[in-house]
Amino acid sequence: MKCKAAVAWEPKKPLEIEEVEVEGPREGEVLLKVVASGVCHTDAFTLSGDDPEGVFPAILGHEGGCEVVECGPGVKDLKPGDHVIPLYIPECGECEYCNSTKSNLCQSIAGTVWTGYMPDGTRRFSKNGKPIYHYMGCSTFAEYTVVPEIALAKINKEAPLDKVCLLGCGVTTGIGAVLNTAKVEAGSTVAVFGLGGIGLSCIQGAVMAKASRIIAVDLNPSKWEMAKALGATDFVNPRSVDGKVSEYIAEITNGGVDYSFECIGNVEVMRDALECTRMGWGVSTVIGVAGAGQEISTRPFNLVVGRTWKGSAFGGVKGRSELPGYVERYMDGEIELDAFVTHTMGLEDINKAFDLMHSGESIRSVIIF
Ligand code: NAD
Ligand code: AHE
Ligand code: ZN
Ligand code: ZN
Repeated sequence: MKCKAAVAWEPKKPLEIEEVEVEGPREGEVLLKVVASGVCHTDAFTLSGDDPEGVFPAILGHEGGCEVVECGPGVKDLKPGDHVIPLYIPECGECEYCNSTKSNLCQSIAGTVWTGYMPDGTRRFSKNGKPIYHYMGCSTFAEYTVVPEIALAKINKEAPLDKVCLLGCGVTTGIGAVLNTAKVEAGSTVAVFGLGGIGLSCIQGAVMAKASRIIAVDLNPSKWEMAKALGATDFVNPRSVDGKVSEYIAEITNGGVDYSFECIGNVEVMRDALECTRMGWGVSTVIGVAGAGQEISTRPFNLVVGRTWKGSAFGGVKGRSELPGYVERYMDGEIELDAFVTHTMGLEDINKAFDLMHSGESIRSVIIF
């Protein structure tokens, strides 16, 4: 079939709206109509050319709310009409990661998901015979996409897809990093660096965990309003601090926070985030994604004295078994999504979503198909 898609032909160039060819689903695959898709900073990261795994031309997008159109042979648990959220980390239920409670990083199709192919090593998108790469196994910046069943979370059909699409990445990542990866305890002090969709979701998670103090850090003061509304207690603008932000945070917390989260993708800030935690038991979780060739560093002594550096992908959430529960928690009013959707637009205006992200005006833009 033919459909419209936003194609990233090459890095650093605006996406181009094209009519592309989408092949039907093969064994174990599902054809989806994309109803809505959020735009995450990781899409911009890959488009910037800094992603060592970035391949072009590609159809980006990985925060989708979709409806099942057609199931390929061997698809077991889905049927046309079902509502699903595509997962960039699948859940096969069989690999050693799926069989462990310690990680959500199912490896069953990782070799193809992160290189732009379907699990059988082929692609479903093309334009005039030229194949187009998939992105994170999702490619939700298209009217139709094809995703393996093991990378689809079936969700409540009552849930609005133009909101719960944000659970396909940003909001789940932030909440999950706090609750699953760091396991913040009640009464803890928390610092969150970067107040985009991810950092604000860490604040939601910290409130759920009953943190006693939540310090929100961003260069953009306009982000404070929403951080405060979600439950942050303090705001720090690094530009207003004399000296190191880590020392300032350690000073106002009498020795450092119990937990910190880096939600930017800046390796210097990752260092600040580690060093602002309390010696003895401070835990800093890296969520931000940094460009090719970048590395983190700190004095080893900062770890010797009992700090821990961790990382989190998709909030440690196992998508097929746990994401439907996140959708229910949104429906029950326990998870905020509506306020995160600051802008909506049609696919033809998708480049505006990237401009709004870069200018700091949006939290999340959602593309409505
Ligand atoms: P965003 O662009 O919406 O938000 C980033 C925020 O960081 C902005 O508010 C910006 O003002 C702030 N910022 C930038 N530089 C800063 C600095 N030096 N000090 C303080 N604040 C600064 O991005 P997002 O969509 O929330 O994504 C955040 C990061 O998380 C990105 O790197 C993204 O790729 C990554 N991410 C990772 C995962 C994962 O599973 N690990 C999932 C989603 C996103
Ligand atoms: N391609 C990058 C890494 C990108 C990355 O870390 N992706 C996160 C999700 S970001 C969602 O917005 C992830 O879950 N990665 C798990 C994995 O197995 O890659 C690079 O640096 O190479
Ligand atoms: Zn994302
Ligand atoms: Zn698995």
